[in-house]
Amino acid sequence: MFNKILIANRGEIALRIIRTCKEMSINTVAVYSTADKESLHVRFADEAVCIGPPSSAESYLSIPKIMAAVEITNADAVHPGYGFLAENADFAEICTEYGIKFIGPSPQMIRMMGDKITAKDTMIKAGVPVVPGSDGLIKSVKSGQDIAKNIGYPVILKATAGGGGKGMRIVWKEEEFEEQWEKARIEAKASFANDGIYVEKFIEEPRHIEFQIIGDQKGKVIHLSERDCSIQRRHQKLVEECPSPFMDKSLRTKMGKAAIKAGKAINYEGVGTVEFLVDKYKKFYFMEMNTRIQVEHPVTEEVIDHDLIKEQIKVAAGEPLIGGNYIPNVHAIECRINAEDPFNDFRPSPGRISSFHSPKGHGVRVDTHVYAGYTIPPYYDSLIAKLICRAQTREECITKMERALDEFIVEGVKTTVPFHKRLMRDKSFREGDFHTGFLNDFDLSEE
Ligand code: MV4
Repeated sequence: MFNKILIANRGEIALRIIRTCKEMSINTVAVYSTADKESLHVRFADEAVCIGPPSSAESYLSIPKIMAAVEITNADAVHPGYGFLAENADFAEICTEYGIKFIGPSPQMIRMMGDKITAKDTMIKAGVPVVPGSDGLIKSVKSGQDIAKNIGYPVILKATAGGGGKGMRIVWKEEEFEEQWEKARIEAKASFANDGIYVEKFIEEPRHIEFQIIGDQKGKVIHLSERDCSIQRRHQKLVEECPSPFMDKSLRTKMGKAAIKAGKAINYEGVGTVEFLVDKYKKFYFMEMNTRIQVEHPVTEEVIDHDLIKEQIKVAAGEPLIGGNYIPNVHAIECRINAEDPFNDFRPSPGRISSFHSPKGHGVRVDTHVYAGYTIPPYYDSLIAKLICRAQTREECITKMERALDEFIVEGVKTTVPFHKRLMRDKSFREGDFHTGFLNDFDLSEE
């Protein structure tokens, strides 16, 4: 097992990782920017190293700064959390070259899954269903149009270096193809320095259902069931739950098998997420694979009653997986509490939290790094807490969430709490009747 893990992250996830390390008797090193010197991850880690000014580029995203902190503290492993360097193949490679275990998959795996065409191609070869589309990059307007005509409009253009919704364009008819193609290329070039574009059939009103998988170094891969992440706004997830209200036994068996196939195809090591789009006929398609621990991992933890960070560290240290796949028999929902104003286009609301009280009670979990008197810096993401409720049924879970949201007191900044209260009361949400476009025509003021 590792002696000392450096956590290359901040906020709630840094704290979350430190907690598990303590329980595993592993020493911890926090890194922090000058904006985070009062943070709890700095206080609770065994050691802390300041790695630079507030700007992420000069601190949490700076590989030289992180490697210097690894070197002076003599850490033998790095946990990247999510975001920042978590899916940076170069960083994973440098760690490996220095003899430091990067807690995650190999650089080659990160690279393969980071290139969306390569990922899709790998899945096709493994027999995992994918959305019909171009075989690789589109080489010209004409060939793109031919492919689009063949698969039928509407189609969607995606950047091979993209993911998470960036650089996507929907094309409804052939006349619009060229214009959208040009726009997609310019956007992709500017965002990813790679203008490679591919085309797919546009799946209308899909659900986003992802499977949590975990693989060990001996080639065993299991799944820990799904999370429904369809409630999102501009590709930012707001609510995640398990099981998906859309799931049934037969669909879970099929999707679970596909998720494991996806993991085995690349000899996956560590925790990962296989994202699928599911259409209204319950046909499902591989979309992307995330090679990191995700924000919404507590939903799975609550349902299967296991610490996923602990499992992640254990497989990274070479321990074999025990047990098989999991079928959920309780319900969990996570609401992301962001310092944003839901009545003002979810505009970020950084600043000092003057008063903070988090909900408690049976089946209520709050993962947070904030406290009364804490100042949310404007430089990073706006997540301030994850409120996770667990109950026997979805109905009871929603009721518990409403109770918990009513207990949540955050003063000094605007939060997404009012949004979640309104959503929990929503008839369609309560009936499980939603898809990824649900929030496009959701009116907060409406009852
Ligand atoms: C799609 C799609 C419809 N058809 N692909 C968005 C994020 C990126 N991972 C892929 N995304 C989508 N790909 C096809 N062929 C619709 C989306 C999509 C979406 C997917 C998941 C969650 C929210 C979404 C919001 C808008 C569009």
